[in-house]
Amino acid sequence: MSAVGTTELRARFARRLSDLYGTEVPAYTTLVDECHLVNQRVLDRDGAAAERFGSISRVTAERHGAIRVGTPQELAQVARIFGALGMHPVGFYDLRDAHPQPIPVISTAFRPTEPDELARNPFRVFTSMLVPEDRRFFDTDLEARLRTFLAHRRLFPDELLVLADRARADNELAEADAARFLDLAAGAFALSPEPVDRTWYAELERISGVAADIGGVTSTHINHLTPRVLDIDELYTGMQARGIAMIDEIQGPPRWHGPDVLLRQTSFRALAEPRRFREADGSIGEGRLRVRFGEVEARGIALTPRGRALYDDLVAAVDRRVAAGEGSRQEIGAEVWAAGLPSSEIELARRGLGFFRFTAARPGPIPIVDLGTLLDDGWLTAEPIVYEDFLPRSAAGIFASNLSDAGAMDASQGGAPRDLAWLSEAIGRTILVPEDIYASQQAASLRDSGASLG
Ligand code: OOG
Ligand code: NI
Repeated sequence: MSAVGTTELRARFARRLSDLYGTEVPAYTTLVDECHLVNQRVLDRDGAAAERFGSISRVTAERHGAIRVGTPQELAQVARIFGALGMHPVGFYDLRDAHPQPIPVISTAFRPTEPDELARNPFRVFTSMLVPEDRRFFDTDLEARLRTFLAHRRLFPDELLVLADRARADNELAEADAARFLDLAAGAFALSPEPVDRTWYAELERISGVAADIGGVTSTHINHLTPRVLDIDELYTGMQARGIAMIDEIQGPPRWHGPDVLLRQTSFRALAEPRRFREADGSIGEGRLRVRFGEVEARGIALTPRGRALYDDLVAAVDRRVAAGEGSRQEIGAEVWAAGLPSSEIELARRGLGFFRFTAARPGPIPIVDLGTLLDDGWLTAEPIVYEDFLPRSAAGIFASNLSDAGAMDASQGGAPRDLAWLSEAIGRTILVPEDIYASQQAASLRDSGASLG
């Protein structure tokens, strides 16, 4: 019998989750339909330029998911499942001091890291983990009860984890095992019909809706699944025209005439979904929870640390001027960006602000001069490296826009220190730094082109 390799397994899993989420949250299907329409229009309008940040087949299949777990043990199991799909933990995000609203989680993202794997299917999952030890959110008594609750649940069946380990070791699964793996994996992320303990859920919800969504139930589920669109402004208007209420803003860079950088995202409000509850008297009843939503994103060029620092400065400048009442975020954003960021890709490359893949474009030995001259004189061409990661501020905005309640936090208490090294250690896996991945891809392209920079 034939075998299913890692890449195919990942592509099938992304499709399975997409089908599942479409049955659970019908508005997601509307969002995907609208993305396809917009992408086709952009392709007709811009031709080859529309595929500068990935082929249309990549973009059409492209999704990111978001899930939330409670403990390092659970996150380590998630790493085993995604490891079977060729997805590695990349990046560390601390949402606990996020504005406008702190969220008691730290996060990483599982994704492919090799350019050809990303081109085949870039499926990624933003994965958050609760921090019950953080005193700003949870006192010692609640921490202890949370940890006990989490220690007693099992999110992933052993059979799934065993198949995952085998897939990772062999880089493939036999067809029948692959089918079983996909059933179990998709099942683990489906919304559970298990009743929710009303009192326990409500106690956690007073602190944070996200804490309740994670620690108030005995299972996990997809929080959202995000398709990629080539023109997010057009998508936003199109969704509103279909009568779907979108959040107020598109997060990330403003609409402007220069190159697309990093990531722009927007979402529709979480929908009230029927859920079963166990009441204090033991009876089971119906209720509704607003947790899950639809999100959409547009991706641009990965920025170097220097480019990212400039980006952060521009965001701060926009914040200051919006707070001073100088105009709308979109107007001010476009103005600040026009003044602060180069308006062409080649200038981003020349100033070392963005990451690019360089290719030799002329025969003969390349002179040893600076990168700008090599680009100007046509020795090298530069193709943008797509940003494959997330933005903490947008993530915080996406979390916050979908919480109905501000929650409760005592800022005078100490927060448990957490960073990338801590999380790597806790889950026993190396977590990669996004900028290191982009930098090594850029360096490899320069080496392959035979250029040495003067
Ligand atoms: C994750 C929110 C972050 C993104 O795209 O920035 C996120 C969550 O709500 O669990 O998905
Ligand atoms: Ni998201």
